[in-house]
Amino acid sequence: MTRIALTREVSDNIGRCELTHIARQPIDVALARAQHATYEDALRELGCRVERVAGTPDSPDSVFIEDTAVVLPDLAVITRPGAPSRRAEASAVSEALRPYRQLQTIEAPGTLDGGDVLTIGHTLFIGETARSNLHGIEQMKRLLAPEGYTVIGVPVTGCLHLKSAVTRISDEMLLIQPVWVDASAFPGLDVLEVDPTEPYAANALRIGDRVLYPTAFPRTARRIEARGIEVRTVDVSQLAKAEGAVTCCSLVFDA
Ligand code: CIR
Repeated sequence: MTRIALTREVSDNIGRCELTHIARQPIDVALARAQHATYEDALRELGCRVERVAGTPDSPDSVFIEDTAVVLPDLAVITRPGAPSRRAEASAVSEALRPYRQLQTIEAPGTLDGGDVLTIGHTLFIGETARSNLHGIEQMKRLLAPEGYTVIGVPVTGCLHLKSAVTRISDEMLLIQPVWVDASAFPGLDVLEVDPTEPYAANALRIGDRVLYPTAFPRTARRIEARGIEVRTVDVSQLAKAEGAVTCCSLVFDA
């Protein structure tokens, strides 16, 4: 078995990215590229084979490849991103996934961003956000019910995606920002709250038994380590200025 991480290069135009909840600041593209390369090295260190999909200059947000697909063990769903400026990103990702999975697609008027999808076993929790609408969530239900998956919509407020507010850091534990999502949506799982001084700290990328995590949130990192989980940190300061974090820069799956 090979663990693949699909990534996508940083666009020259990342400075023109979509922004919803944060103010625009200049992005150093060369530094963003260097940080992205370090992120890819960390993925390799955590056991992934990195396959980088070429970017396109007219897609400023294409590095955030997570939003364009939901990859499950037996199939992948190519999304229709909620931001119209991001819709063109999906076709190259669809080609990159074709060798590995049967593909399904979200169709208009549905919209869905992969950043809104938290998969726990055969349950997909999907954020009800400005990016993922009820049509998109209904289509996921219809596409995935025959494969044995349950899809549950989750209200989210104050942040971009469900996974801005909650991610999984071990088999039994979620890392959560309780201001943006209610932990009662995830019964049966333990919950670790972010440090209140680090509101953006809930996005961690679990790979095997370890988590890849931004250097920007040392207090929450210590909370995670205190639960016995190994944390591998990466500096993603320039990608954070584009409202991205660690899950959004890859699609990790087994092949
Ligand atoms: C956007 O607004 O679409 C991008 N600037 C950031 C996307 C981040 N994606 C993610 O967290 N899954």
